[in-house]
Amino acid sequence: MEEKLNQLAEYVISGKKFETEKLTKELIEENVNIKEILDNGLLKGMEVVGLRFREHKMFVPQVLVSARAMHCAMKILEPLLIAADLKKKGKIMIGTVFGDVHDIGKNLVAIMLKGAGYEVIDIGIGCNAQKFYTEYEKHQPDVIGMSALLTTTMVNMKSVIQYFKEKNIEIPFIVGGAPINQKFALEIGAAGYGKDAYDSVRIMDRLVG
Ligand code: B1M
Repeated sequence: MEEKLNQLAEYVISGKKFETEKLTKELIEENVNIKEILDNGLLKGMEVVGLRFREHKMFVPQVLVSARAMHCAMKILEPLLIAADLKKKGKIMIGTVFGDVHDIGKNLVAIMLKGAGYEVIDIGIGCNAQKFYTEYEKHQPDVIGMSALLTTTMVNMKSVIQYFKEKNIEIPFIVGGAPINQKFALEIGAAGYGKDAYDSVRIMDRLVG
């Protein structure tokens, strides 16, 4: 069985959608524990994808192909996971800040976090403080993630954190994006700075995992 789970991880890494689907179904039919399929097959594969992407051994298009393979297998697993009542590790709500339309990095972060077993609420691009707050009220996440790619929009992260502070809401924020660094994250009161998508998983694990 270990061999088949390793094979499943390999299929995710190489983005082989049909093979991933077929092997997932096969493992279910063989009564392999769903959590085993998830943790030691699919998620293990996505973790490698995250690491390789960080080390520039994999690039955006390849990550998206891996994510598609993972997504197809998750569609098969999802009803079984709900039936088994397997809890997600935690919930993060993520959005690109006001004035900014860049979402490729944010989407990758969302993919990696989902791949690591977190529930991700993606609220899209151009989100101001009010939007973050309204969605927070609706979804009650454990953590809020913000992405910014422009030096002119990174300042909007501060306004969002300030808005939540004024409302006396204690929630950790993770920030990331090309112009962001650790120093800036600390200055605006964020709980973590994600250098890349893999880093965001590491920070989530630290905050709620
Ligand atoms: Co724009 N753009 N862009 N752009 N764009 C940049 C960012 C720029 C650096 C290009 C340049 O001039 N060299 C520059 C910003 C300069 C600056 O502010 N210092 C720039 C500019 C100026 C602009 C416009 C103003 C151009 C114009 O209209 N005159 C305009 C702004 C529009 C707006 O937002 N209001 C604009 C528009 C666009 C497009 C629409 C054409 C397109 C975006 C499409 C889309 O996202 N759907 C675009 C693109 C594609 C880029 C570049 C080429 C690529 C960005 C990208 O997707 N990178 C970019 C130049 C560059 O970076 N080489 C550029 C890949 C992505 C995987 O990386 O987003 O950094 P990144 O995400 C990483 C990490 O940062 C981190 O993890 C990700 C994965 O490792 N991360 C997080 C990101 N968010 C995180 C959140 C986390 C944790 C980690 O926790 C929550």
